[in-house]
Amino acid sequence: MLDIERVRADFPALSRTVHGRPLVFLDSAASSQKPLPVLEAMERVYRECYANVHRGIYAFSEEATLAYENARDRVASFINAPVREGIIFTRNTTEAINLVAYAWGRMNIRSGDRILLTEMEHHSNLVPWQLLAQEKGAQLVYLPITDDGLLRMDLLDSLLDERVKLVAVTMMSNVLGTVNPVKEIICRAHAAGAVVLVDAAQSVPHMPVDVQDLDCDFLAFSGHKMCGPTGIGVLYGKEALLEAMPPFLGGGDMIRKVEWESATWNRLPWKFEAGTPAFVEGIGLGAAVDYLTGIGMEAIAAHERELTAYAMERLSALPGLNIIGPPAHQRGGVVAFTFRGIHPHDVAHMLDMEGIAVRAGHHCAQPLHRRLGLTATVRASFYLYNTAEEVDALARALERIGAMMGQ
Ligand code: C6P
Repeated sequence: MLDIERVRADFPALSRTVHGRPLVFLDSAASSQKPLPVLEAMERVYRECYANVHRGIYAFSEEATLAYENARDRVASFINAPVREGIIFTRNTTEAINLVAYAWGRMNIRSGDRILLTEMEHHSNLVPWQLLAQEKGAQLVYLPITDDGLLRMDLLDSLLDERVKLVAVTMMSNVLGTVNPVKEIICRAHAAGAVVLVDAAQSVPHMPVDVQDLDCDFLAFSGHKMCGPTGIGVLYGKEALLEAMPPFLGGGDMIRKVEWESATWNRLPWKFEAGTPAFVEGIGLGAAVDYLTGIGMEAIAAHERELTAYAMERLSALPGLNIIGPPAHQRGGVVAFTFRGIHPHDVAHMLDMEGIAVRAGHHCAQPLHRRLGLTATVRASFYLYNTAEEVDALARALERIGAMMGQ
């Protein structure tokens, strides 16, 4: 069980008021709030040992380098990566997926090959593959979803023919909330000879994720959605795959030796980290990992499951409100819905006037919305610091909005 009051006390932003009301922050799927240990860890670097990493032979630089590389070790153990070399720091999930599309994709995808995605992917796990497919003459294939937002697992094997070289799938949908059976998908994809990338932007922050247990080839996530800062994300990759890949970006730090005409590459993980890295943010992410570990990922997942079930029960009782996606036991802490006759942006705006922050729009998943016959939804998303009272505040506010708009 989470000591929710203690958790909330760690997040200074949560004690704010907005439009004269206490803030009810229900948009953590977009980006989470930050706890004091993360803010303090980053401030400490700026105050006490700020110097560029991997370059200086003086104590300050060595301290910063040690703290940054230490953060990598903590991230590795957070997702149970077998070796630290498999943890590449990127800017975010998007950059991590693009890294694989460019470095692995350009070397391994050929004309006529297929890349298997699903109908519930975020644009970040869609557009990079479109670019690659266009460049290589490859084809994108989509595993369909059911009307209530579950993957059509019954169709998976028939789509996994020998032309499929890569499967890229989200572990949890940022719109439907669906938690996908990625372990099973990975197992079947491997049996068919495909490499698998898991988009873990919405799962690593909210539930225990073990890359060895999943046996995924690549896994991508963002620091800013898991109590860490913006500007830092992670690509986990199996060492052998990363070793065989050419670099993504060229520049300082990623080289071993540079001649006028050519260069050789640094060892992993630095081969993929060109230029001065976001090391203060990396250290912040290390602090976020410690913070989440201290609370316990099982406890966080259980808390979100409970809140989500409660939110679905409260909201589904409102006339004209339609929740999209599967039942509570098949989803994480995301509840997206439409409200008959009221545009999602109007709903979000009216909620904002009551201090309640939700997201409205297509949530960077336009094809998914189109598949559902929608252009936009309102989305409430939960994290470790949200409470049942906040769900009540949301439900009461929606009730008022519905009544006002003649529902
Ligand atoms: N989804 C949301 O409000 P970045 O922006 O690179 O940190 O994460 C991209 C991304 C990739 N996959 C999934 C499943 C995601 O949910 C996201 C980010 C946010 O839903 C911002 S669009």
